[in-house]
Order: sequence, then structure tokens, then C-alpha cells
Amino acid sequence: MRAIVESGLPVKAVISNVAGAQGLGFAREQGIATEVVEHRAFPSREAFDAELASAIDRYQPGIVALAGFMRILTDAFVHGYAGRMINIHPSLLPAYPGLHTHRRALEDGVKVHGCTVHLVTPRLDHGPIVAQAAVPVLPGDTEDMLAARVLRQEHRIYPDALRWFAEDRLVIADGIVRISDQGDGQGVRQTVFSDQ
Ligand code: NHR
Repeated sequence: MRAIVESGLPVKAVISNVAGAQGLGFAREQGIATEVVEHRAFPSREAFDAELASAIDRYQPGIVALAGFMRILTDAFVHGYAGRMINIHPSLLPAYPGLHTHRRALEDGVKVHGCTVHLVTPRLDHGPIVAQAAVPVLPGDTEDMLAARVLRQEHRIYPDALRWFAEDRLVIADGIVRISDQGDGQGVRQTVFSDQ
């Protein structure tokens, strides 16, 4: 979230389900509106999602960007933001959807890991892929070391992907995302690779 704000993208509001979340303090310092909708205060996912949607809709955002948001969203909520809700996930999807991605990658001995920006669909971590960055898994890596290496790339590709979205350059056909090239309108399929 901080990388998105620092990239200069116009962030209308930062909304968290955790009252003490660090990002809220950062957003307030930047003069960005903040809201807290605590999932614990609601009897069901549906009730939480309804309140979350009304908090979001007060700002009429063009894009809803999940950044470290850890609650699975109901189908109804996802449908309300179809095609304009985006997430960054810490793995090279479709490998390792869900939780504890770095631990699972280390357990499997994969040599390449990374992160994926994708559109949010009802099926968890399975939406159309907008951008990915790869990092090496190095001998002696711990979960924290690998997570930090991936996080540096997350901070790079998420602002890029959101800017393409804001510039209306994402073209989605049959679940495949193309980044249209402003020049000739042909479009290029962009994949961002790590430089280390
Ligand atoms: N909701 C939908 N419908 N689709 C997606 O693709 C979503 C989503 C909600 C969040 C982010 C995702 C990630 O990038 C995300 C994508 C939380 C969980 C989870 O299991 C899984 C994936 C993601 C986020 N959450 C538990 C739950 O019961 C709680 C886990 C916890 O609090 O630590 O909601 O990683």
C-alpha cells in the first residue's frame, strides 16, 4: 500500500479490517482518508462484506486494490467490483494459491518463486494474471529471507500494474490479460522479471 501511494497514484482511501494496522497510520500522515471495518464485529462474511462495500462505495473508486488483505471475499462482493478489483499474491500463480506460499515453495525445493498481480474473481487467487516477477530461491534461504526478496518485487510490479489499469491499458480476452501499447494499439504481453 505504501509503495502504491509513494508511486504517486491517486489513492482515495485506505480501508482496513484491522484497527491497529500500520498502513492506516501511514495513510493518515499522507493526508489520505482511512476507514476501519473490523470483520470480528460481524456475524457472517456476508454482513462484513456488505459493510466493507458501503465503506468503499462512499469514495467511488475506479479500482479496488487489495494489499495484504487477508479475508476471503464472498462471491456477491467480488461481483460488485467485477473487472476492477486487483490483488498481489506472493507466488507465481497458478503455483501456490492460498496461504504460507514461501514456506510451501521452500518445502518443495523450487528454484524460482515470485509474485503475481491478478484480477480478483470468486475463485481464490485464480483471476486473470496482469503481471508477474520472478526471484531465485537461494541455498540457505529461510521463509523470511525469501519473503523479503519477493516483497521487493511486489513493491515494483503492483504500482506498475495499477498504473496500466488506471491508464485503461488492460485488455482482457478469454481470461488472458494484454497490456495495450499506447503507440500502435497492438498490445504486448508483459511479464516483469527480477534482476537478481
Ligand atoms: N477473495 C476472493 N473471492 N478471491 C480472491 O482471489 C481473493 C479474495 C480475498 C483475498 C488475497 C489472497 C492472497 O493474495 C485475496 C484474494 C486470504 C486468504 C485466506 O485464506 C487466502 C488468500 C488471500 C487472502 N484467508 C482466511 C479467511 O478465512 C484468513 C486467514 C488469516 O486471517 O490469516 O478469510 O493471499
